[in-house]
Amino acid sequence: MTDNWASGRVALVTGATSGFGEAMTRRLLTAGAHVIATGRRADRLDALATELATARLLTRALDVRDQTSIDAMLAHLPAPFDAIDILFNNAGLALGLSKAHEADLDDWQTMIDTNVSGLVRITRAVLPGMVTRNRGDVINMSSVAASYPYPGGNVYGATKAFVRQFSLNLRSDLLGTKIRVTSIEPGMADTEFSVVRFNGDKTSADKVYQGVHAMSADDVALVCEGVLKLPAHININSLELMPVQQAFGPFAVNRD
Ligand code: NDP
Ligand code: 8X3
Repeated sequence: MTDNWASGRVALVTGATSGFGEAMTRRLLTAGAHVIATGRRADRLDALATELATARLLTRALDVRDQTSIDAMLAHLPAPFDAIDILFNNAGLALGLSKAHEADLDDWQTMIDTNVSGLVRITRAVLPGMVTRNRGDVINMSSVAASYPYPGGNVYGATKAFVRQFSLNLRSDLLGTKIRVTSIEPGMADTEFSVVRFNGDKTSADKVYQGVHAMSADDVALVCEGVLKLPAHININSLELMPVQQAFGPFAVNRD
């Protein structure tokens, strides 16, 4: 039997062309939601629309770094897509693993513009409607990198720490409304994440997941769906998840 828990709900998914966003789009549609699936790659969105062939899916090419495009997209949504009540704030990326003194400043700026500014822009644009309707769920995609530093994680981890703290602060501002906010903090998940991080080098990306039963995009979407399906009076503030084959190391010590 299909669990139609999201029937009558409208979701905006950023980064729906791949990984978690695409998996979440599929889960939301299966659960009966209307979904606005966004991302920069219009060909991927077209392929998704053709494959899923449902009037409950609307696709829009969108770069979350572009405020004008965000405003234009939101201003021209047809009903019922214009009453967004699930925001899956997921678009993001890591670029490189260089040490801070060797990293590419443009890569740093792109991560900040996407993971921080993009997420903030979308949130600021969508929240007023949620507050007016006194209804909504915001799922912000953070990372274990928000809490655990690692070599080369420098700006990427810092952007995800921002996402986590921003999420918790949203909870403070939204107290008194029925809007829920969750920071999702996954570890290793086998998506296009590492291909992007290594600038298209699939061999290096594959090595990250070699010999590890990493999480899949759908594993993470399953957890996010579980958060959304909880009774309306429960808010998961932050949720960290990892594959069983990933854990923590000791502090690094540089000995003389
Ligand atoms: P993918 O690379 O598979 O997906 C990333 C998505 O983000 C793509 O759909 C991409 O779409 C979109 N995106 C990137 N830049 C922009 C932009 N400027 N505007 C709009 N969309 C953009 O990776 P994941 O699914 O793994 O990553 C999703 C999120 O999860 C990211 O925020 C990532 O940091 C985070 N995360 C990933 C983990 C992992 O191990 N995989 C673990 C923890 C967190 P397009 O290129 O078409 O624009
Ligand atoms: C992605 C997980 O550990 O590569 O956010 O930073 S990690």
